[in-house]
Amino acid sequence: MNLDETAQKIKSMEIRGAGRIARAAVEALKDYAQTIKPSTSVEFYSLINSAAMKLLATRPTAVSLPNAIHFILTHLSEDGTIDVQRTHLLERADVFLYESKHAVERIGEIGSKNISDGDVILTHCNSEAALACILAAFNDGKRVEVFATEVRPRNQGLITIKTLNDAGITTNYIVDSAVRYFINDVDIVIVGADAVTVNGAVVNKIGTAQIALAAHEARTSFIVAAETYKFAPRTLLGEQISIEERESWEILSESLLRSLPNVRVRNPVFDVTPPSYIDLIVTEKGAFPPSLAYIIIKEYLGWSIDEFHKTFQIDYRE
Ligand code: RI2
Repeated sequence: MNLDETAQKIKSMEIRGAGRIARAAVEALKDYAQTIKPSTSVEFYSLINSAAMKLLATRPTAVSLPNAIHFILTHLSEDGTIDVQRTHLLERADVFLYESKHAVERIGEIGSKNISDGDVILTHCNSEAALACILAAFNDGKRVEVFATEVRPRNQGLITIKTLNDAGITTNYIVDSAVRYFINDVDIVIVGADAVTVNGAVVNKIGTAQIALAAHEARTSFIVAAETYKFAPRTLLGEQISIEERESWEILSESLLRSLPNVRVRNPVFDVTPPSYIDLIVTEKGAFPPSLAYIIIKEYLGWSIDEFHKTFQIDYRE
């Protein structure tokens, strides 16, 4: 798949899920770097930079995308031959792809330890990382039952219930608004993340924050499963995570909307769950309380404030 196709598929959500988006972008940059035939290293650098911008412009919220691009392009410079630059990029891309897949497995191993035999688990949307925890617990022989939400308007819950069904896990499929009705039947909520800010707040699929509120009121554990590259270094500088708002047709048909001239549709795709509602964030480096988000950004992503001035310059807001 070429760069434009990948960008289009991420935009249209044919490729979706924060981890998958990051890996698809890295694969696309890797292929692109092998396809282009620049005549100078300055041209190589500039073409790669533009390609990175194109990928970054697809979806604004999942921080895994800029973090992955930063990871493979960091230390790339206009100095050095084209071959040196290309080799550097390809090596970094392979490291990211390898580590990303292993991170999800490791999260499954660590997260499953928080699940007990007989637990009823609620999950929202379709998160590879959250599902890894549930599947690992089940494969360890724990009897678990899941409540999976529908996830209006794009119905990612259908992907989740297919995975759970295929694994042989008893699953209850519910509409998003039924969460509070069932929350007292649930032992533990496990969701993924599109971004984690420096104060430990979690940006995830719309509806996550109200599930966290219901869990908090019911004293139900609320766990987030997120690779370290979902943590957002730029929040250290006070940058906000921008919340994607998608088109109205995802919720209401264009003809119906046209017949309702006083109605407008709002379609934010993500919301922010405050750290006070989160018990644990399970990463591939271990399980942390949200208050340790800064440590993860600094120790594991290797970013400190000085870092922003040294690294490859990408305007993540484009
Ligand atoms: P993994 C998804 O976003 C969901 O919000 C999900 O919780 C999150 O990415 C993380 O998914 P979308 O692309 O990386 O469906 O854990 O909007 O798979």
